[in-house]
Amino acid sequence: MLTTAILLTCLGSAWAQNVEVQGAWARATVQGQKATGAFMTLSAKEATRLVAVSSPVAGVAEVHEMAMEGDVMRMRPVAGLDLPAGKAIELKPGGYHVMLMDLKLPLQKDTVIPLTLTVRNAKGVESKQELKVPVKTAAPMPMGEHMGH
Ligand SMILES: [Cu+2]
Repeated sequence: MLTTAILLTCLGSAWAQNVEVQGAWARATVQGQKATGAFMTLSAKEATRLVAVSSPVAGVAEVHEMAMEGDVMRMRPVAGLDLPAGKAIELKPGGYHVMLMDLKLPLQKDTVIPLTLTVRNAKGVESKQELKVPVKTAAPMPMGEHMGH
């Protein structure tokens, strides 16, 4: 029985790594600001669905999308975000994003916040993935190093 338990634990942690997270960042806030966005690129090896997000720094965390309502761009919560196998899904300003609301403290540049992704695989099994997300004032620019020339 013990062997079985260990095996299950190992499978569980292997699954947690199934979604690769790249370039995660959260936007720094100014004094009094109660909401901000977090952005990243998610790639799943197998079809997976992002079903929830949470962070201890935010009272409420949701996955949002930007959509046109008439001629106004608005954001709204989505129930989940499908991560098709092998396809990178980008969460970025102006598109899908993680919305952190009811912030318990200002997010200061160059700090790191914990963020938990809850994902569900094709079999309906949920797992959590813990991230450490750097706080920045703007998206990390891969081209930035050329600015010194
Ligand atoms: Cu939003």
